[in-house]
Amino acid sequence: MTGQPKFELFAFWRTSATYRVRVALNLKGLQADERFINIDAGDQRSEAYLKINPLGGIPTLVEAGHPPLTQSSAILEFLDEIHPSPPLLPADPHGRARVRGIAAMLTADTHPMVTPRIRKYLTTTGGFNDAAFRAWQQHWFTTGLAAVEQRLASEPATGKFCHGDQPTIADICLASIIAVMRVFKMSVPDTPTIDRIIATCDAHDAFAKADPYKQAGAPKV
Ligand SMILES: N[C@@H](CCC(=O)N[C@@H](CS)C(=O)NCC(=O)O)C(=O)O
Repeated sequence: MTGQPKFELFAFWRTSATYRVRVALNLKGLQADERFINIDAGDQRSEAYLKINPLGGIPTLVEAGHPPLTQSSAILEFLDEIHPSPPLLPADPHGRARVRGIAAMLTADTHPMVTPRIRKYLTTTGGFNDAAFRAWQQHWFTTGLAAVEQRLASEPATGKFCHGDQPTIADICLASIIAVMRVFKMSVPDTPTIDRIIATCDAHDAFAKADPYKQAGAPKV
């Protein structure tokens, strides 16, 4: 594609936050060369990676000639600003706040509880065994998704997607949580609105192409 910025995406096959950026790139028709950071091997804590992402989180998006961009939510909004079509946020302020609010319920209040660094701390310092950590994950996934379900099921702005009939940042963030739960073979019951929206996302190419098991480095299933 001519005129497209040259992006590198520091990524790992199964990470929820990387999934978000992959979906946004797909929706926008943008490409990025992926650089594999193996979380299972601890590559995110390497000196070289910490120089571009001091918290050791995946992903990082690097555009040639610019400083690295971290935090998937900031990257989604950046991509939306440099490439506004199709929009990832509604046009009206109330709609934008709703979409950002639903997204933050997942990315700010749910996902951070279950990241590998939390697992490492709880299982090495916090006295958790694997079963206790799995119960912890289930608890936080359930807390987050039950609250999102309550909003989606009750608010009139919900459509085929979380907000109306086009995918927004809220859908990207919702699908990113479900994608990682699928990897860990976990589910949350009694979320019919989320299940319906995820079925719509699954049928959308931009989401389907971002499936963790379709990424470089993923195990064969
Ligand atoms: N808030 C960050 C989260 C980044 C993050 O924690 N990513 C996870 C994978 S989904 C990670 O790299 N974890 C490494 C670790 O916890 O050590 C974002 O949205 O980009």
